Amino acid sequence: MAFVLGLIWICSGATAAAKEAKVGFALSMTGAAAAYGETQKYGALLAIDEINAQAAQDGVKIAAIFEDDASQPQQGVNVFNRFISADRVAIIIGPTLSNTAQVADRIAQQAGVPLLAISNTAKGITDIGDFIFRDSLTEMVVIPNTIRVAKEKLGIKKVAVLYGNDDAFTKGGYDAFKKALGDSEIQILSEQTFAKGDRDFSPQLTQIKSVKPDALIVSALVEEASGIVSQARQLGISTDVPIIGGNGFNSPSLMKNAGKAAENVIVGAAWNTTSSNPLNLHFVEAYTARYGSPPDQFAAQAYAGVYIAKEALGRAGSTDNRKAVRDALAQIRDLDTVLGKFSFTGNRDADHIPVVQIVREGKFAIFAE
Ligand code: 1QQ
Repeated sequence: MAFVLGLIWICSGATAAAKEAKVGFALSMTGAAAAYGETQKYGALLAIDEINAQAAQDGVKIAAIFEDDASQPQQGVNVFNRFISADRVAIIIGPTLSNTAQVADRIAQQAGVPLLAISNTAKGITDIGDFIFRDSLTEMVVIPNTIRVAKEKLGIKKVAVLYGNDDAFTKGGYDAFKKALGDSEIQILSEQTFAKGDRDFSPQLTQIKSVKPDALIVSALVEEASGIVSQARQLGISTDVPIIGGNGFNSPSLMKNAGKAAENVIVGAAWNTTSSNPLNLHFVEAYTARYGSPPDQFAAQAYAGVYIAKEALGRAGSTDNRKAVRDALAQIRDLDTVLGKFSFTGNRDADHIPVVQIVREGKFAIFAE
C-alpha cells in the first residue's frame, strides 16, 4: 500500500511539476499609447506560448491575465487593484506608460507585489520602491548616447526642442535631452511645448523654423511625433535639418503615419531588429511568422520581460510568495535575452548598451552602435 501511494505521489509530482504562476499584464490597448500596447501584447503572447510549451521540462507555467490600462493613470490603478486583490497575481508586467506607472506602481509597492516594467523609460520609476523593476532602458541612458553620436556624425551645434509637457515620459525625455545637449555643448535656440491629443503643431514649428536650428529634437509619444514630423517637412523645415526623437518614436506607426516625412529621423533605442544574437534571430522569425509583420522594440522588451519573469518565478521556487519572486528578480544577472545579456542594476533598472537608429526606406536601420 505504501508502495502504491508512493507511486501515486511520484507520478502526480511529476505531472504537476510545472508550477502555474499568475501574471497580470497591464498594457495600453486603447488611448495615447495603444500603438505600443499592441506589439507589447504580441511579444508577450509569443513568449508565454513558448514557455508554456516547455513547462513540463522547465517547471514554470504562466497563467496570463491581460487588462487594458487605457493609457490612463486611474485605469492603471484599477487594473493593479484587481490583479493584486482579486486575481492574486505573482507579478505584474506593465503598465505601458511611465505616466501611468508613476501613480499605479505605488499600489504594487505598497502591496508587496513585484512589478516588471517593459516600456517605462522616465527617470525615477524604480525609485518608487524595491518591488519595482524594469527591462526598458531609461531615457537618461539612451539619450546622451544619441546626442553624442548625432554631434559626432552630423556636427550639430544648435538645436530647437519640442516636447509634450503633460506626460511623465515626454517631460522626462526633455530633461534628459536638455542635460545631454548641455553636456555636449550644443546650444538650444528654442524650446516649444504641446499637449497629448494636439493635432496642429504649426505655431511651434513656424517659430522653430525661424531660428534656423541644425536639428530638431522632439520628445513625444508616437501619435504626436508623427504629426510633428509630417508638419515640420510640410512647413518647409528642410530634410537638411535632422529630426531626433526619444523612445516614443520607436514604433513603426511613425513610418505608417508620417510616410516619407519619417525618412532620416534619428532615434536612440534599446534594441534593433538586426541584432544577430541567436535568441533574437529566433524571436524575429517566430514573431514575423505568427503576426505577419516584424517586431518592434516594444515587442522585444515585452518578450524579454516575460522570460525574465519566468526565470524569477522558477528561481523563487514558489509562485505565490511575492517576496521570494521579488528577491529572485533582484538576483538576475547576465541572463540571455533578445535584448542581449540582461542584468538589473542595483537600482533595478535595465543595464545594457543602447543603439542609435535612423529611418531608411520605412525601417529602423542602425545609425551607430
Ligand atoms: C514611457 C515610454 C513611452 C514612449 C513608451 C511606452 O517610454 O512612457 O516611459
